[in-house]
Amino acid sequence: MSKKRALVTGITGQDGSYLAENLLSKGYEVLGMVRRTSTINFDRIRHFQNEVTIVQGDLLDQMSLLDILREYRPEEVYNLAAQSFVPTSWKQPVLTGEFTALGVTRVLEAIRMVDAGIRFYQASSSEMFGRVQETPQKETTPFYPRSPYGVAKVYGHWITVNYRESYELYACSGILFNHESPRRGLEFVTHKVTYGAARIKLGMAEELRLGNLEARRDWGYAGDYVEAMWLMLQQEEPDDYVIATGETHSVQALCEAAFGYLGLDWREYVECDPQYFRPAEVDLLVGDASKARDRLGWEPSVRFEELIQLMVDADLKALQMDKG
Ligand code: NAP
Ligand code: G4F
Repeated sequence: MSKKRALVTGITGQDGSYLAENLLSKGYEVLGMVRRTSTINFDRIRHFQNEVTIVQGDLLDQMSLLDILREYRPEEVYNLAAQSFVPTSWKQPVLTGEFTALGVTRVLEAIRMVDAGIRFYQASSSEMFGRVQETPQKETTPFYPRSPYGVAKVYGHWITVNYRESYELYACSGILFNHESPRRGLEFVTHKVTYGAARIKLGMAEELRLGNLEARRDWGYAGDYVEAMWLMLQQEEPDDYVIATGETHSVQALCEAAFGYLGLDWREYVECDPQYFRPAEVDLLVGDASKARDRLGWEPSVRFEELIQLMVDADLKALQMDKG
């Protein structure tokens, strides 16, 4: 039997790298879409780069998406590419809209034109809940986005639903709460804290400057969350699912966990810096993933403390290797 073929946009990102590994382990042929950059940024995929087919394309370029689908004919498309950093979305709101909102329509249009039988996954976000209208948040909770990024993701979510209803595409929107790993970008708060604490422990830094310590998030492990993406595309009917741990912790609790694991008192090192506060904040996120548990059989395997510890351990190891 021939292998199933999947296209992953955003393969060079955190989730793209875990999803590609996951699909390879299931016997898929994986196509990874990358955009042209002057320096190759394959750090997260180097260890399996030879097992995937790299294809050039950009969410800004409709023809490139059409060409990829026409040439490779994947059965599944996972659209993970986006401008994904919330603060940047205030600095570059139009570009964020182009990538994160309209980019979704471009992928859907390419699917509709080349092969309406392709199954589609859209990387939607708990940022869409923003100023939350109920707690915990689930699939039916109304959206109230609080950043240009959140607004763009609401568009991506509804255009996915709309193409499902208009053209009967098998299109799913995964509403994923924050998920982290040692491959998380260093600008996101979990990795900023674990890396910063590890540097302080090794005598490479003296302080860590952060923004709002009171914000609360539902943080899970990226490796668990990519399995949920795949499960969504294996059902009889397409649908939308919240993916979350159901636990919420503050940024301060994150500091306590990371510094505490290293035997340090976070209060001696963390400084609040106004530059990291946002024009509008999402104060509290906590998800109810019971639909995913009941219909997909999905459950998170890594909890908050363990997640932070595995990130601290990975940072310590990498920094010690750099030191030589
Ligand atoms: P990430 O690490 O920032 O990766 C984003 C990926 O998108 C990178 O591979 C990037 O390529 C690519 N990309 C950006 N603009 C592109 C364009 N115009 N054309 C083609 N590729 C482009 O993000 P992530 O954490 O893996 O998240 C994956 C997806 O899930 C994103 O859509 C994000 O918004 C969404 N999401 C993430 C979370 C989370 O907690 N991680 C939660 C909910 C939803 P380069 O390497 O070239 O920059
Ligand atoms: O780690 P963050 O930057 O993640 P945020 O904004 O929640 O967005 C992430 O999760 C979304 C899912 O809900 C994704 F859709 C999105 O793509 C991204 O992956 O910030 C988390 C919280 C915020 O409340 C922020 O104000 O941490 C607070 N924070 C406090 N100090 C900080 C800092 N965030 C960052 N990045 N840097 C700080 O120094």
